[in-house]
Amino acid sequence: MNKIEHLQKTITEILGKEIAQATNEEIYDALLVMVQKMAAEKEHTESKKKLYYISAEFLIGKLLSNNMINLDIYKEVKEILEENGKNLAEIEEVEPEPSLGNGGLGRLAACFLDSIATLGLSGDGIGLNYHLGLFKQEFDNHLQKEVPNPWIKEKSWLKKTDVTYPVSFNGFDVQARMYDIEVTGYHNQTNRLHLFDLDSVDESMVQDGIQFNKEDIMKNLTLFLYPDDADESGRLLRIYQQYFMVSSGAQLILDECVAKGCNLYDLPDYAVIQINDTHPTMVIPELIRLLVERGMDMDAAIDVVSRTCAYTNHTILAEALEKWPVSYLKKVVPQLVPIIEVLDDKVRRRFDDESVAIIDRYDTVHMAHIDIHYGFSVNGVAALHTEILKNSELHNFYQIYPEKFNNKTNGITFRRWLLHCNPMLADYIETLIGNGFKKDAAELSRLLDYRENDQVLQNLLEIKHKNKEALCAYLQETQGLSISPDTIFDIQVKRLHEYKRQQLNALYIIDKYLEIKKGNVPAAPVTAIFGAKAAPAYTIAKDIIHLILCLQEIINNDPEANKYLKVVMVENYNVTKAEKLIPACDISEQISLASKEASGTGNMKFMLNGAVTLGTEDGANVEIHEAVGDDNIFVFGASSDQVIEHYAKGDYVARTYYENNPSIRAAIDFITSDAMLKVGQKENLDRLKNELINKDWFMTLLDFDSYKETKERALAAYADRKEWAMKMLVNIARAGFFSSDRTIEEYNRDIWHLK
Ligand code: 26Q
Repeated sequence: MNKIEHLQKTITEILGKEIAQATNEEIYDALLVMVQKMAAEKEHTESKKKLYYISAEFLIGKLLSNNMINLDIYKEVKEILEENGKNLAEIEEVEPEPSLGNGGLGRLAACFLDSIATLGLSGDGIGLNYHLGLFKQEFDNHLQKEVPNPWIKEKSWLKKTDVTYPVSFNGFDVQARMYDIEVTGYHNQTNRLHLFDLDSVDESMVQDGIQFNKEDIMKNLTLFLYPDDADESGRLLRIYQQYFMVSSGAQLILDECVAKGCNLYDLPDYAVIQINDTHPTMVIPELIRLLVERGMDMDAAIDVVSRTCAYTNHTILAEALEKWPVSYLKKVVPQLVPIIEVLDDKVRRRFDDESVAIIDRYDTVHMAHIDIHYGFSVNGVAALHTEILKNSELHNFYQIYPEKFNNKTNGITFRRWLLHCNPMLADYIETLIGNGFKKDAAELSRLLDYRENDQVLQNLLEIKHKNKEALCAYLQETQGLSISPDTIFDIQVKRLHEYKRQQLNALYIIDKYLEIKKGNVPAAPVTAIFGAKAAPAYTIAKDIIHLILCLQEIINNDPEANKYLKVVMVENYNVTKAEKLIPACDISEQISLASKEASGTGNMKFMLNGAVTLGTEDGANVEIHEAVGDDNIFVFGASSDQVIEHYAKGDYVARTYYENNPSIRAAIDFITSDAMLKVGQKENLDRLKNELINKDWFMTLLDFDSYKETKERALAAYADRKEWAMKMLVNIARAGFFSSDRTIEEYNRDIWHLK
């Protein structure tokens, strides 16, 4: 029996009927069962030393197609379905997307698991099984509304295991249960994502949007992923969640090591724990506690744990660096407090410098400081970010431990972000340079041989156009929006945050709209596309969404303007939507205030799919710029050094820009114009305008002129189709460095030392 016949037989057997007779739901369930079985049969490499990637977020996205690609059955299954009158894309729609992450950090963790499995390394993920994940975003009256997102169906990728661990909180104990998701590597082994959960969690306690009783820990512990990307609120529950995750994880790690013959003093030879931002930091005191409980003395335990744990920093935003009052920890996990006090005491004995203390004078615990003192590696996620950590944010630590600091520029898995989301482009690349690039992304550079090849350039443009058509159809169907593939698709998709400056893009759109109304019509029509969730408590972020939705309403319905300009705000932006948007993009908006975006990873996904970046010299944009050269990227705005200097001097005054720059003034005034107030809410629009004039902490107006001028150049460059296609080609060809396979090889070479 050949491969196709075998697969067809398996699917039919699981279904218990002919494929042609089954519904899409039935076929999805059957494929899930088959793929799960095939994944479980794959080898799990267990080397002596194993990596544990511990993270509060794993934004894994839908798994069916990705797993089928990795198991090398995608094309065959697609063909079988087609022969039976079924369509794989429609079957994919049946799969709910697990929403176990906020954004970049969670998606990075998912890309890393794919690469770890693909490279055949021994390493598993440890996280939490949030029943409702991150909230689902709905638009209601041009405002974001949050509703629960139940993603766990009767048949899902989660496998309930018999593994349980006791976890003690102040005054009560709970039992953590482990669920597993198989993580398939590309034509290689399978690893696991371990997600801990509590049997007693009760989804029915959620009422009125995403409100629930915050006190009933037995019922609410793993209900939701904390939706605050960088903003703090609702804190005790988050500490309960974090401790639940790290205590279960630490017990699992010790069990696995002991089973392999480790005597616990040798723990660093058996395990390396990568701590993904500060959210899992309590794993350090918890491991120390468990080792002492098993008979080790405190100093030895501290030494062992310090040689096992490594920390990745993902932000320099002060408000996102976790700090917990000792009183909170006493309320939730009193057993860790004496250990944290010992850790602090040791630091204070060695360094007479309050800025590196663990517990500060206000009795607040700085989680990152635990990681840096009691981990053996500290890494940033892009070259510029690591330099800023060393030179400013963590400078005092860098002086103490220069050898701990290292950079690991982020990456993305090309399986999901090219092979899966853009099969047309992937197949075409294969006809040009063979299929080696699928395992070795650096081979993409061979595309440069075709730089002057008119036929190749033409084909790239055609593929892009087809992807734009597909996106148009999708937006028409899902949101009733009518846009044209013959316009320039200018896309900004990412979490909504002031530092990412969606408001700068919106001000540009207003400026353009006002120009059109004055009769200065643009040469080429543009569709400005946004997608973003705002943290529910982040008022200004939600006001920015309101602004964009009002602009969508006004501009798209203005017959004078909508020939030249349209605005789209995609509802509930998530991994699945990213997979549809990114292949269709012409201009990739990466416009953060320089120094604030640690890396960005969307920038890499767009580049790989042939979009040209319009961005500031921030995060990994700097490395993208170096890779593609000045001619293939549009860079603007103040440098990170200039921005850091403005903060140091406190000399940025938004109001001067508003008062002295007529374009800025007109755009900002438009926010509360009659036209806007007709469709929008006065309270939100007033607040946003006021914020931009009187505060603007992330210096939107500083870069307005430079953004406008550079964006005009980018839009004009698009007109020369051949030149533009060359830029696309260079971007794709130079994307190889941004494969997460490269990133993971570096982590392994410098930090993990597996195999
Ligand atoms: C902190 C305290 C309390 C509650 C929540 C949080 C919290 C939650 C999520 C803080 C931060 C996050 C997420 C951060 C994040 O996604 N950072 C992004 O990480 C990417 C991967 O390294 C980078 O590419 C992005 O630049 C960075 O913004």
